[in-house]
Amino acid sequence: MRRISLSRYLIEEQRERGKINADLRLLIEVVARACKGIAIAIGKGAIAENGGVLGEAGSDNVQGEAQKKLDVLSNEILLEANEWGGHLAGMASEEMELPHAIPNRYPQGEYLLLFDPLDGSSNIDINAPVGTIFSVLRCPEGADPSQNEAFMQPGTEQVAAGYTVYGPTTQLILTVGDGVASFTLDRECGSFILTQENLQIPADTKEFAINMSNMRHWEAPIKHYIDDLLSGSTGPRGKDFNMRWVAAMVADVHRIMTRGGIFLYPIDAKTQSKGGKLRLMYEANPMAFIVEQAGGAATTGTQRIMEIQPTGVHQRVPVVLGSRNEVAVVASYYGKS
Ligand code: AFP
Repeated sequence: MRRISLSRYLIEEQRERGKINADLRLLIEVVARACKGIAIAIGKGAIAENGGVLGEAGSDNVQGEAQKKLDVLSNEILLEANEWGGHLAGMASEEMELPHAIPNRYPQGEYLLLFDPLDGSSNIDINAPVGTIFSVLRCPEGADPSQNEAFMQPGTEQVAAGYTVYGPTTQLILTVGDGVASFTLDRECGSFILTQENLQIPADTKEFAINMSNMRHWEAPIKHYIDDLLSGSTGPRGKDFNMRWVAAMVADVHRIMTRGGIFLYPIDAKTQSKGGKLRLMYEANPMAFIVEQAGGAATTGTQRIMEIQPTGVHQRVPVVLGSRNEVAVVASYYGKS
């Protein structure tokens, strides 16, 4: 079997398909290298130096959530790896209140990198899947990358997006706007190897993912939709649905990328004042880009996620994404098809 490494795939995207330039290629390679570092740190768990990487960091992030040691470490790994290559103007992360402009001692590049360094951190201590999500934008001409304004671009402006899922294998899923490719980390040679190209999400599904414990807080359209799914083959949908919830968006989306499904984190009475639970810029937008590139759809229920004009780097949004016909069904419960 011909083994195509991530580096070779990216060179071909640059040379043969003209989809990326050398700087974007370097950026993606550096992010992938950082993800390898994160995978190694996760793999060490309680036997890592200095007391292990499990447990609380003893600090809160900008959203007031307790940070795990691995949240902080993964953030540092991504920052350090991407600072000096000359491909970036700035970075924004779930774990940092303000954007991080590339220090003056390094060359400035044309791109902005946004990331959730460790998604699903409540899974760390139970040895369940976690992930890294990233999104790449261009830094607008003359914009100051230390300020939020430089990052305030809708998801349609993304030039690349991806996630790494740290599960039984470590997989990197990537789009540069030319379909979606999947790479598996070969732990022996330390390279990401292309294992699937042109991923496609089946248009229909019988599987949904939602945190059912929030049911009493949901808005009416979501409550009606889930009620109809639960009534199974004798209900209005005329089929039985299965449910899965990993509590790490990366893992739930990865299942959908693999066999279809629908993922919902709707706005509810608990998250109303914040605008939802999931973050637009480094969770919803990159996942929406990947899902759309695989033939799926992503909406808030009433608006295509990638068309939202952001107002803040840490802005939250309701998220409904996955198999496109099922996403359309949810939208119809909101009165929009
Ligand atoms: P973190 O990014 O703080 O680890 O949160 C994970 C997450 O935002 C997303 O990955 C999950 O889908 C969701 O939270 C799980 O939320 P519940 O706590 O409602 O299960």
